[in-house]
Amino acid sequence: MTASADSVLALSGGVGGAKLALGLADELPPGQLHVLANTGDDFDHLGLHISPDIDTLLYTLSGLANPEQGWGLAGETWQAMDSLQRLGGETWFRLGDKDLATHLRRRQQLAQGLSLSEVTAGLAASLGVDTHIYPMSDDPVRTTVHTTDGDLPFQHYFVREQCRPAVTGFNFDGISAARPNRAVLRLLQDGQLSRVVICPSNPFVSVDPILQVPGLWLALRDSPAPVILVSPIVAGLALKGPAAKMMTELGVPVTATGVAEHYSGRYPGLVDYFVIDESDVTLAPEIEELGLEVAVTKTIMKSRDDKRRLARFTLGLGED
Ligand code: FO1
Repeated sequence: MTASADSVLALSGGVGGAKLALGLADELPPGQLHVLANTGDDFDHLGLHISPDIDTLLYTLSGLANPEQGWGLAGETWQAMDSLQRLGGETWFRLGDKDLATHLRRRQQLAQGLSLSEVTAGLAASLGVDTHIYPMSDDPVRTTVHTTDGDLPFQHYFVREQCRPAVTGFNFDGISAARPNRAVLRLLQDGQLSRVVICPSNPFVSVDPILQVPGLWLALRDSPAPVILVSPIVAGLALKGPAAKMMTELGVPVTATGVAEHYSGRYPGLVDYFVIDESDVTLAPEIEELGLEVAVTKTIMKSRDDKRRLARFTLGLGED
């Protein structure tokens, strides 16, 4: 791993976070973006290790992602799933033919004793991705969603149940024994980073698991690099996924202020700049009352230009 003092660390979940990661990768010189990915969504399925947020980052940054879905590969075919269905196998979680190759490679390398970090670095190199992508930990952490229908492993809640059950809380199984990614700790401790960007990912199931790996959020807070967080809630709606539905069910206001309260309450002193969308500008004073510096810009990323523009904005914060 190489890092210069101008390197940037992004924290990301899946589809929403990967959009800003792509903008950052476009704006930074090759090799200067480092992304720490949530692995709480990972699970073992069909004998394979599924790591959705890492794969979404790999596919997005290599230009291979399916642009409509956000996850999986463009031009995918589904022959293996169709055959599996005929054989009576489980097909609720859909792995395309090309995506299966990624999973076979990961399974084999993990079985050979490589860590998830090493396997991910190898996949990135093979796909021509020069962004450094790291799992938050090489130790297993698995998100359980507490719902009014009982406890569900994350992918059962998200994909099989389509986020229908009402959420009452979360548990990140294995988190207290999980060791933070060593390469990222080194980046933070060696003063290699010019800034840390927390992408507009789901606060509860994408960013919280990363920040709750023991030692991680304090290392982020104590590093000299400013921490910039982009709100995933814009005008009362989630940029992507079930964040707004979860906030309603948890009794958290579905606003950028609700997001700010979440972070300032759980991780005091972590966030230096809280980025909100122009449409939420009237919320700036109440967010500032929480002790956060607010920066306002367009945060909705539809086009590649939108992604680059938001990336440039976050990279400009804190410059004298
Ligand atoms: N999401 C779905 O909604 N349905 C699927 O069948 C599905 C399969 C899938 C396979 C591999 C992969 O890496 C991701 C996949 N996802 C699927 C997306 C993924 O589970 C979620 O988007 C994330 O976990 C949330 O960030």
